[in-house]
Amino acid sequence: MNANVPDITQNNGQTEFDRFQDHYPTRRASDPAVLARSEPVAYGSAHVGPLDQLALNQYAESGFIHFDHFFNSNELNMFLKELNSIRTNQSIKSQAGSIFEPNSQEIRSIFAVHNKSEIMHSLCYHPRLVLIAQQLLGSEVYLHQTRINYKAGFRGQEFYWHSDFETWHAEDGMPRMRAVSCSISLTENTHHNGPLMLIPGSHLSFVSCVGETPENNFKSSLRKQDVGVPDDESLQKLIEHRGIISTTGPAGSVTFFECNMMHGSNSNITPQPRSNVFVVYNSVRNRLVAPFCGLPARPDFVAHR
Ligand code: 6CS
Ligand code: FE
Repeated sequence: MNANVPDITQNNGQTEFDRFQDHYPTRRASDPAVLARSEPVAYGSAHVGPLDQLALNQYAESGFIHFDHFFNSNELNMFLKELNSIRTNQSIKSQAGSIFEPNSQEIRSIFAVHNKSEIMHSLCYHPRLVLIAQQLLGSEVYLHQTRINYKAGFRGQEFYWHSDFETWHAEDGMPRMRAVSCSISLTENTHHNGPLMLIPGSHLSFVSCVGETPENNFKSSLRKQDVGVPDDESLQKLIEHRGIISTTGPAGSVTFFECNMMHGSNSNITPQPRSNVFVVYNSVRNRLVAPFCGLPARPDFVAHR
């Protein structure tokens, strides 16, 4: 078969051909645009997983689900100890997946954390997390991206507003919105130490961004994102319409949020670090294709293929 002609095999209502089409163009036009989402949000049903219909409906509408006490204190202590030992490990710090703050040598993120230790592997593949992800995505799932987001006390820097899907679509070739991110708080997230902020319902609109992707963009974007950033007017409209919520909660809380959710977080000028593990589950029906920005695929540590 000609390798350039995609296989037209039915795949849950979508053809293989659909997967290669750019349903969410971004970073191409000279003006920003807001496109309506054209696929489901909650793919699974209530009788096939831990979430009831009410929770699924809430997720479909708002784009997130939050649990205050997902892990008990024994699990939590084990994961936090592990996070700190990985974060301070000199050999891990010198690897490509370790990302530093824009203006200092403080760790900002460590990617592919599920490969760094058995304990982190067990966290990312935790059966209760996986069951929820499978139910939300209505299929088997795999790990698209995992990382530690360590927001140091005093000088931990912000993450500006963005949709992860916008980047994963453009730079990794994620065809459709059928992935879910899970933010696991291993320290308390308060209103003060730079918690994850979400615009509920923003997952229903795709903000197409302006600005071409430079080669090897990830080398700078993981420290500070400049491309794939929504324009002020689209953001303002979204926030006026839908508001902002901060996902605060005790250590051990977990927030699942839809891959196209507009989100960000402020810097942390408190003495208390904010240590989160971030796990992205993608549907096996949404496997990556060639990046839609036309550049080579990013390394495996940032987007598992
Ligand atoms: O480029 C990425 O894949 C990462 N960067 C941002 C700003 N958010 C999503 C993702 O973890
Ligand atoms: Fe993000």
